[in-house]
Amino acid sequence: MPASRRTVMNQRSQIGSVPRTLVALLVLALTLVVAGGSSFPQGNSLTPKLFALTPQQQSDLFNNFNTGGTVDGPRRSTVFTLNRPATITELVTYHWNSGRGAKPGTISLRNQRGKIYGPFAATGSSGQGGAANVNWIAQASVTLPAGTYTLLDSSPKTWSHNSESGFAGFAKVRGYFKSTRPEQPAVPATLLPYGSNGYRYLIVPNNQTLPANFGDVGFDDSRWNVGQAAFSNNASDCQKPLPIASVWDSNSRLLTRTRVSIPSGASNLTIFFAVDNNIEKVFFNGVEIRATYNPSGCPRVDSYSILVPQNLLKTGENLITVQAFDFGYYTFFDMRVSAMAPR
Ligand SMILES: [Ca+2]
Repeated sequence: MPASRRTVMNQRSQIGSVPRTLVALLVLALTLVVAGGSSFPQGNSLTPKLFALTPQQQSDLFNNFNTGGTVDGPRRSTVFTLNRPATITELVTYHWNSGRGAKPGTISLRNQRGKIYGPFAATGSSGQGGAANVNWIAQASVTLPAGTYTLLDSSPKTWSHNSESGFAGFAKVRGYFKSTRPEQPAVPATLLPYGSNGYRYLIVPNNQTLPANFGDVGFDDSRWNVGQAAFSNNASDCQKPLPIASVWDSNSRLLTRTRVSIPSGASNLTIFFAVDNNIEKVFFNGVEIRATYNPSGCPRVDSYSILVPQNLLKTGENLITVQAFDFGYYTFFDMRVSAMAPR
């Protein structure tokens, strides 16, 4: 180990033996450090609260911020590499500019073939000492393939950098990798329980004609009855599978039109029935889907179900139209709707 290094390490105990020239050098060095601390403000203004509003799943995919003093006008490009496809949600750059900040402009990304993503408009956020517009924050929504990208800032003259950033402009690239984004697990959800209220319904004796196109979405059901399931004449010795709320006469058809709200991302939407005598037709959003169910014996909960084709589902209000048929004695109708939906 060189003698001078050892001397510095032991300066407290051996200060009396240190040559005057070395003491003078140490004083000079300390003076420069102190002076540097004031003339090159620290780039440590990125407090955690700055990102308090960002979604939980995003993280820094690239971040060369550091707490060293900064100067403006990067000498090197800010370059980062994505090993996997990623969705970019936020871009941040730092413009200390001697505490003056800079009027927020735009931040863009450029791939290796020169394709530009953006520009994304930035908003300003204050930093150290309340300096306005030193942090530029741009919201983005772009999915990038794996590759190397250059971050472009519309005001390079005020963009901060230092040796610790490799003389590249301070930047944060936030988002999430496609393969690691936690998928929302789908769970069974009841969209319409048995015993629901708000059915539009019409009872048509078997010797009468049904209204034309009653399964269509645009059919006017405003003059139909409004009632609650289950529908029954309560005529049987059967154990009632569900509470009876509305009357359905024997030897007639029960037509029901029911609006069901479907959440985004729902799948495997299934309609379950309890019925006497049978289900003749089911329309989903005006499209007739498989039905014709002829049970025997007493009506039972979930004794029949129909899986609705996925392409008929839409987020928001959907219409289910059912044609149930009774040919004597006991009547019963109720249904429920379930789906797999994001939690
Ligand atoms: Ca019957």
